Amino acid sequence: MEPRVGEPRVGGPGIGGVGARWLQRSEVAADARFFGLGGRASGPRLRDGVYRLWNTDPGGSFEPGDDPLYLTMPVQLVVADAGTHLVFHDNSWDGTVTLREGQEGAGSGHDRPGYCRTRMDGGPLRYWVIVGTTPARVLHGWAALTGAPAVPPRWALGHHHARWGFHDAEEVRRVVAGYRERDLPLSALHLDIDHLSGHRVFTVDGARFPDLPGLAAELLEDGVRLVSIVDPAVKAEPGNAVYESGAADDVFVRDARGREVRGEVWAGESAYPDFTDPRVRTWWGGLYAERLAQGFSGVWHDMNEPVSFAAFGETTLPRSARHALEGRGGDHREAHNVYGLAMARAGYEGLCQLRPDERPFLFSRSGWAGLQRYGGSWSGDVATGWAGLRASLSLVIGLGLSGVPYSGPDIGGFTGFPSPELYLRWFQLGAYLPLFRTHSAISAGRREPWEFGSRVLEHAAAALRERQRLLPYFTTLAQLAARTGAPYVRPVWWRTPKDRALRDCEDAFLLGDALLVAPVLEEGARRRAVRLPRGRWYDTVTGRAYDGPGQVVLDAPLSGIPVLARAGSVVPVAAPDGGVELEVWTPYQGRKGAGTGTLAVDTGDGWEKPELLRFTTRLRDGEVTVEREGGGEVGYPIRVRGEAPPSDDRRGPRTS
Ligand code: NBV
Repeated sequence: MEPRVGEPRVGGPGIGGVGARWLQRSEVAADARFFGLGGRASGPRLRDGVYRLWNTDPGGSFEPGDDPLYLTMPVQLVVADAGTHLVFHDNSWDGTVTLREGQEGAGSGHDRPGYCRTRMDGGPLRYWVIVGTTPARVLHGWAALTGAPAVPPRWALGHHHARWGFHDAEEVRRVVAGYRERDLPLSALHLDIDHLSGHRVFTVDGARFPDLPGLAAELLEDGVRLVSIVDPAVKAEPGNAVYESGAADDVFVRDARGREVRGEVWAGESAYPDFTDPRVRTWWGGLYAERLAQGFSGVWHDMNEPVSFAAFGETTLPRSARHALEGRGGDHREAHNVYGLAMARAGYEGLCQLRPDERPFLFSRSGWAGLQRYGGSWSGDVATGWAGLRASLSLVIGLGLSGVPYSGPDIGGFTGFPSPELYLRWFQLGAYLPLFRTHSAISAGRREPWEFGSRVLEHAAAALRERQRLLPYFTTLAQLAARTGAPYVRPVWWRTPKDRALRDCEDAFLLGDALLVAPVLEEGARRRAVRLPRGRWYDTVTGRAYDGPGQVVLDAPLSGIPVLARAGSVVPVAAPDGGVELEVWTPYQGRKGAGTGTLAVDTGDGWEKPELLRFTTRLRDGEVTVEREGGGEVGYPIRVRGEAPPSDDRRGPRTS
């Protein structure tokens, strides 16, 4: 069978041939902007600079200037007035991408085009270009090439709470009770490496977690799932059952002389499964039976760049380490960047086999093009601080434009102690991102919403409730991502890429087609400027209408960040009675003002493909009508929102 794009495969000699370097330079329009290249902290617009293609654990934590990070990929999205295109170099070797934006000659006719220089240390020069009129079409093509994003189970779209360093089962119970007593929705609780016995993968510290399956069942009664960290390295010691079974099956990476390559991680000296070998993936996938038997509902892959601690030099496997690379053989220079991707495949396929009726929940720190087929990702160890908050938004948008739509940051940052205000602003942003998870390091402060005073608790609770209310919208966006490749979180220029001011706007995003979210990324800010795409937008708190394109200044009190809804849109939300209702934002008057919206009819957490209901909205003689495309009853209660302006004259209060 032909391997799919995004999986290592036989490289022909190509230009340069395997092992030889090559360089390709391409020119882009003077007005073009670059996006993508996987998860980058200093985007989403990738400014002039050199971006390395080598998955890297920055160690400790990272800030916006740190590059590369855990998940790089040679895919760039280029957005210009003339159109949008995507370039993918199907080559997993180490390399760099040098980007230079062009300059326009202000009507002088002397435009200087931009350029992009891709330099690879080896492997074939083999690339794909997807050209389209809109970013949506291009991303659709990208998903067709590298695979549809996995749809997370519904519960994975709720709130997750994690921490490295829950002391024991009692502490876990206390945290979950803390959420319950305060009536705060919680979907999942994550156990980090400290729940393992001596940090060994696929084990449990029985003294601190004496009955994990019992604990899992108890939490499930409260609707809370357990998610387990899974690191790739296996402690190399006699008596470690996972190691012994792996050694017997010859699954570990070896060097050119045939000796097992050893690295140093949390558990101590360890061996690394070679996930680029299908046989090893099957072995590894089978190990997830232990996690399921312990009561875990999902997995969180960490340290899979892969990491090996080192006092000097690179914190990964030696470049000479040998890998199967799907049977053709090669070394770590080629396998490194796809190690996390292949591990995700092993975990995903294992879970599908072991629990065939449920969609797996998996997210991974490292990965490459195609990771979305198996799951999502997260920001990794983002430094606590306002700069980290900004970086975490850049990562989520950038990953989405690279084809990985499900991700989110460690809310509050991984390290240290966020101020109550920073924590709250991060929480308010996180409530609108696909993975909505609080997490922190063992040495860092706590991240429960009640740890920051009563005011923060009140406002965080409101954000949690709003997320809960928006769940039908999130589940719809997950289905749309799987069918169209469109990320849930989209840059504000998604539908209007020719709006140059929007192309440079990095502090807001569209959540699906309907909502524009403007997080507060600055300390002390209680108002903020919001750049609106073309069309009418309603402030979802006041219901007041603003017309774009242009900029408005909106209140951003501590109680909530500005969120606007597109006129005519239909947002499926949870109704107070637990069902679904359609929130319809008043369209423009007349035929041209018709709006649309989609609802994926919930079919549970299995494999059934839900029906997508599409609605059209209109404003006729002051009355809002909603029709189901293809005819038939709308079938859901409708709630109309947004003030209907007296006439359809353009109005743009405080628009500049
Ligand atoms: O497993 C511990 C941490 C984890 O909490 C974090 O989310 C990962 O990104 N892990 C990294 C390993 C140690 C980091 C210093």
